[in-house]
Amino acid sequence: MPVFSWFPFLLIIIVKTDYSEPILSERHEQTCCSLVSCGTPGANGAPGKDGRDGLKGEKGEPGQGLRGAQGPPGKMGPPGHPGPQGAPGLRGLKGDTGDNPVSLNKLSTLERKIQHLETQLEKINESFLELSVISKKQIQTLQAQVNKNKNILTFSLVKKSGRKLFLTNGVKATFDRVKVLCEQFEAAIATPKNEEENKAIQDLAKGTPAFLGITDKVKEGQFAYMTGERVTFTKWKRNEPNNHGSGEDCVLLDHDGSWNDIACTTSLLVVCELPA
Ligand code: MFU
Ligand code: CA
Repeated sequence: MPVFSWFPFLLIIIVKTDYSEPILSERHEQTCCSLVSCGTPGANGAPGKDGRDGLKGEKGEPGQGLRGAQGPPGKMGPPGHPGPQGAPGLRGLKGDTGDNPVSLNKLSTLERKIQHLETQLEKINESFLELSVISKKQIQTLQAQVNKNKNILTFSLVKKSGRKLFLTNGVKATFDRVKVLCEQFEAAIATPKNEEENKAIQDLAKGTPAFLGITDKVKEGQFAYMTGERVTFTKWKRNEPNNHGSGEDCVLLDHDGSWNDIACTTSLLVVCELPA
């Protein structure tokens, strides 16, 4: 029998099955249309709940905003591999000789040398001490001699006034000769700068007229000290200085302490002065 001849039967079976289902459930009839009769479609239901998160997306492109400040340096990395071996160093100095009879001999030689040097040093020290004692003694002797000489001079030919010592040898000489005699022992010609000093020279001279260290050789009438400085103290006799005769450029201190200008070629008592 051909398949087509069976078709009416099959159709009946399908239709009967479809009719039987609404009888089983009234609720099913309301929501669903059957193949036979179909109403207008119902409104869409409410949206379902959110689904689960999707897979992580790929890394995005770098942003274009301002770059932040540089962060702190990261932790130190692990140490690197050791480098290749360096070139060999320079040869060291020769070491000490080891313990043997030769070095012991050398040691004893050195010890002997040191002992010899120590002995010599001791002798030098002794000599030095002796020398110090001698020079000290010599200084004391010289000092004693100086003091004695000072006393002798003060007793006879020296007159002390203030800060000055006036000395005479009791000899008469021209002005130039007196200058030389005084300079021989680093002294100057007696130059009174006040009454006290003038009196000291007067006393020392004991009435013998003496030369003073004052002249008007540079400029006539302007009496000055040997240093060139103008006189600050004078004790001229009445009517002096008068530059008498062929000229008088030197100064005489008379027995009474008064001054008179006199020829430098005249011979008068030598009186010198020294700082006391
Ligand atoms: C005075 C003095 C001279 C000189 C003469 C003999 O002159 O001023 O210095 O001593 O006597 C008149
Ligand atoms: Ca005169």
